[in-house]
Amino acid sequence: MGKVLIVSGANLPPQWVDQLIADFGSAGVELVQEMPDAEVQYVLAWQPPAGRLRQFTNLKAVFSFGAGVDHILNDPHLPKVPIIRAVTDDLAERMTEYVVWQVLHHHRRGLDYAALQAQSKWRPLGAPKAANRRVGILGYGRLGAHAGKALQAVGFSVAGWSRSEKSPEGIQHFHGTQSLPAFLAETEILVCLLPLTPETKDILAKPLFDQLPKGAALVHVGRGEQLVPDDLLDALNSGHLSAASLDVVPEEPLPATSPLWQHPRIVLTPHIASTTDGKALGAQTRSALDALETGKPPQNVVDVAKGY
Ligand code: NDP
Ligand code: OXD
Repeated sequence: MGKVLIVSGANLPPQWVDQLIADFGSAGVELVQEMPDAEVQYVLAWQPPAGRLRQFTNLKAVFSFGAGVDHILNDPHLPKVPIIRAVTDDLAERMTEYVVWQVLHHHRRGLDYAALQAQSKWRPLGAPKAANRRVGILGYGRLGAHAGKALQAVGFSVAGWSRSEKSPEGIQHFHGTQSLPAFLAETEILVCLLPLTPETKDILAKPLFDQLPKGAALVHVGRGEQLVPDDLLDALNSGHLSAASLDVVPEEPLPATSPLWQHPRIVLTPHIASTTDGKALGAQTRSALDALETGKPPQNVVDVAKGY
């Protein structure tokens, strides 16, 4: 079984890397931090520096450390080898926890009660029950569908939006740009779980916000570059949107000077909605390596033309 070289443009904490190497090892995958370029056949990539991957002349496949692959596809010199993204139950379960947490927070007016508590005010506020609240998921893929089913189980009325047609049970599904207005018109809590592509960049902006009903809330867990922060601030300040949870923002870490930090209607988390578990990714990588080394097609190969 070939070794897998870690290639990252970000500074990874040494203890964290040691744990990842141990987790991959327990799945039967030898993960290494150094080896001669000419011997590299497999890479585990996280924000690889542009041009670095093409230096591996014997490369057979690239494994993405994340579910999103924008951090790899933005390399203009990308070698033509399969790119395999992270797709594990663990990643979906963690994402679902986050989405359900934030959707319930806005559904049950968590920010309003926090403000009342800060003023020592005992004031019951109304809220519809979940069945009468529509949650719309932009990007009804692996993670979106997992979160959608959990929200449905809580009792919410759930809708999804994708590129292609789908018929999830008990969930209204929309597809394509022509159906976006109808999807948005009914959505009271919007969850963004889209991959970052040229089509989805800046999608969370005024034209989209304007199509949501007044008082709608946003839970953004896709990619930061899908959001136009000034348009969000305008929509919150005008009262058109009631609240937003942002796990991802265009510049990460978010600069201390950003007005997003102090906004009373924003919940901020530092890109932790779901984090890749070393053991789960190790097991997925092992299956993919088994397939690659026996000439079978690996699963979860990215469609580079579509961009995700
Ligand atoms: P998938 O590829 O399984 O799902 C993507 C979904 O988006 C699909 O339903 C796809 O449609 C839809 N989509 C893509 N482009 C468009 C478009 N132009 N118009 C309409 N629908 C579109 O990805 P995952 O669910 O695994 O992951 C989604 C994203 O979540 C990742 O790319 C990443 O950016 C983000 N993420 C964030 C994390 C965090 O901690 N904040 C953690 C993990 C992931 P179709 O099904 O028709 O192809
Ligand atoms: C991912 C992420 O794409 O953590 O997996 O953002």
